[in-house]
Amino acid sequence: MGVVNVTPDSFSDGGRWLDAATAVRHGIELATQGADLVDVGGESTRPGAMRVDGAEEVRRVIPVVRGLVAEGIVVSVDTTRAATARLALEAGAAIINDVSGGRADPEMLPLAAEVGSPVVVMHWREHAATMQNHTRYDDVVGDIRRELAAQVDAALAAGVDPSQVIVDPGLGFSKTGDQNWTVLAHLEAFVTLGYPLLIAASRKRFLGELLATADGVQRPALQRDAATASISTLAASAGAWAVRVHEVSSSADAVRVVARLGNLG
Ligand code: PMM
Repeated sequence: MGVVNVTPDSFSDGGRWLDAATAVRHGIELATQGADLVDVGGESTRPGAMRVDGAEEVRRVIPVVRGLVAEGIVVSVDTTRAATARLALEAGAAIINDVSGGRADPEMLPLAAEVGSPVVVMHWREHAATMQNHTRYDDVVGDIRRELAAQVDAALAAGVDPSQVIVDPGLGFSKTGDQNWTVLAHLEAFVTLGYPLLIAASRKRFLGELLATADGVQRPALQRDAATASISTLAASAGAWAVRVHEVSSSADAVRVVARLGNLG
């Protein structure tokens, strides 16, 4: 899954694809590099980010969805708003990627049930502005797994067909760097939920921290792609369904390496 963030402030590629035509060209490039799916979002979820208003989100996202769909590209819409998701689906998007897993907008899960589209249910506690105040876990993996399972149960209760659920532990969302690593060390706990697993580590801050200089200067976001591809290898090996990345070629190669090894058995 390649990512097109139509936002001025996403930490990883914000501001680069704000104009719709540029964003569409970038999405086509990601598909050419091997993305099976292109994720289009108009609201940054960077820690501390303020919310974008719904009309502005629609203005950013819908022309890009339409442009990519016209090119035959499978599009997911990255939004926590049901109204935006509905318009994106009408414009041809195939998948709802809701980082709140239905918790931010009570209309989202009923919409997913109504249209029958796949929906990414991500582990989520709070909006970006305050999410890093909510990183307390008694047992990181167990608590996230349980809370995510409860979000899936809510989706099923709203009428979403189990075959349409994709789960995501939400790296960086109400999680510290160490907690992200703990999640990555235990991906089997999320695979065994029994739904396709999406992992989105790409260019996130915990990689910048890992790769920091000796005096503590974080590696810039655009120089975190080799580490991202390493995580794509780990995720694919653990049985993940997809990885959400900003630089597609290296992760597409990583996935092919794992698939080739998987064919030996
Ligand atoms: N992370 C971001 C945005 N959307 N969607 C899913 N399903 N999972 C994630 O972890 C996720 C997401 C934030 O990253 P970005 O601003 O660098 O794209």
